[in-house]
Amino acid sequence: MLTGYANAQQNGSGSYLQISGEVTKPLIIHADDLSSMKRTTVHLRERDGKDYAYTGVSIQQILEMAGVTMGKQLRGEKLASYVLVQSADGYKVLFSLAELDSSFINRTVILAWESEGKPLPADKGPFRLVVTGEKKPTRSSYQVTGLMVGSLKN
Ligand SMILES: Nc1nc2c(c(=O)[nH]1)N[C@H]1C(S)=C(S)[C@@H](COP(=O)(O)O)O[C@H]1N2
Ligand SMILES: [Mo]
Repeated sequence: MLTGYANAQQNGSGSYLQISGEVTKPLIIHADDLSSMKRTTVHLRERDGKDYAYTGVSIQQILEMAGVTMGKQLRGEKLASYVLVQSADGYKVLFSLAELDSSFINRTVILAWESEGKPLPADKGPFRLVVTGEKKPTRSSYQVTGLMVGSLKN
């Protein structure tokens, strides 16, 4: 179930992803919610030099569910918007919103829960951001817990 912040506490244990900051609909997304969304598989070259398949949903879809402006409306001052991806170990990586939008970029950044047909191991999952097209997997954060949307004013 998609829940707002208020309900999240009552929801008991289980991992979830929090979409916060400058969004019109702050969300808590559970693994179940992702299973009904459109899936994408991408291949990420890991540090061992081999490519691994990762399956998940686009970050764009998740942001759109939270009411974040993307696509044709992403222009003007909205181009100063960013997404901070937060992980359980405190690791943080930053993207401009446009970098996560398929009308700007020829790649799909996904939130993956599966690799090579298996759920991610506990130390990487349950959710990993998978960012292809970069020279190293540094921004492919594992144990993702939150997407925080913000914007720079000057
Ligand atoms: N949460 C989290 N994700 C992370 C990191 C991290 O320290 N914490 N390290 C990054 C780096 S620097 C790399 S190279 C890749 C792969 O790291 P690994 O090969 O050590 O698993 O994960 C990235 N994702
Ligand atoms: Mo790294």
